[in-house]
Amino acid sequence: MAPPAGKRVKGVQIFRPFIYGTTARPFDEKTNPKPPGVPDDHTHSWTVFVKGIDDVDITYWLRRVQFKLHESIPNHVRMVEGEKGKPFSISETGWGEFEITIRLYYVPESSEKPQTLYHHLRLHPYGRTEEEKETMRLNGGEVVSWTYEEQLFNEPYEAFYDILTSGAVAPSLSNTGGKGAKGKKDAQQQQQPSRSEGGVLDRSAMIPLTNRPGQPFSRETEQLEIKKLQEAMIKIERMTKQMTEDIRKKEAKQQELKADAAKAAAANAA
Ligand code: SLL
Repeated sequence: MAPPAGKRVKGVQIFRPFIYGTTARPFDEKTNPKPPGVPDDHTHSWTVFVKGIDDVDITYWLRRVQFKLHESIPNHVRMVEGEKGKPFSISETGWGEFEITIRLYYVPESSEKPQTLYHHLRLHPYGRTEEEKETMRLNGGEVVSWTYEEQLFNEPYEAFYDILTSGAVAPSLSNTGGKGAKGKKDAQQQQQPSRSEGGVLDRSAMIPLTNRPGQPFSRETEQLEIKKLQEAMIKIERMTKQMTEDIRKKEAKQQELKADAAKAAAANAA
């Protein structure tokens, strides 16, 4: 690892959104046939990945990712080197679920130590309710278990700070001189203009405005989530109020009964 480059930028925190998780599919003659050579007891194909939100490049801060799979899998510790604009990913086949250890190695300019994440490989539809499980089944049996995460860089070194902040150029404009832009990727992005509609800028902390197929994390999702939380809070407040009222009534009743008992005791004593 390179020695710390220069000074830290005091009082600055920079975060970058990313997604990690697994996507699994059961083998199926029509939609997901088992490739030759795959053992008989394997029931699913699956992929574990770390990638930028909206598939934006993250290799300018994340250099390599080590995936530690279950020991039953040949060569179960795998290092994946970053390739610009591509997700860090491993695809496998198997029969069982297990915990995957994901170790993030940052670019040397960051002088950051590696960090570990854990992800449970899901092969089977999951959810709290049958409805949630059914929603998973509908998508061609594909089981998606993805997590949105934000990588925080606290007081980054100056050189790294420059790397982190030298982009934020709209993909369609980036060939006009963004420092972080590379010709090949621009050409690619220009062929896919839909990527930038409500999408995120390179080397930014943005998240997309709206959901699109395969891109479930957006401001839209966030708003829905906030709404759900607000509704839950209103419900809890209502329940708390109701419960307080019930307690108050019961306490009044208790006072009444106590007074009755005292009266009865006094009458008996007389
Ligand atoms: C279970 N605790 O019992 C888990 C272990 C192991 C999964 C799951 C083997 C793949 C291969 C495979 O799927 N292992 O042989 O390449 O459910």
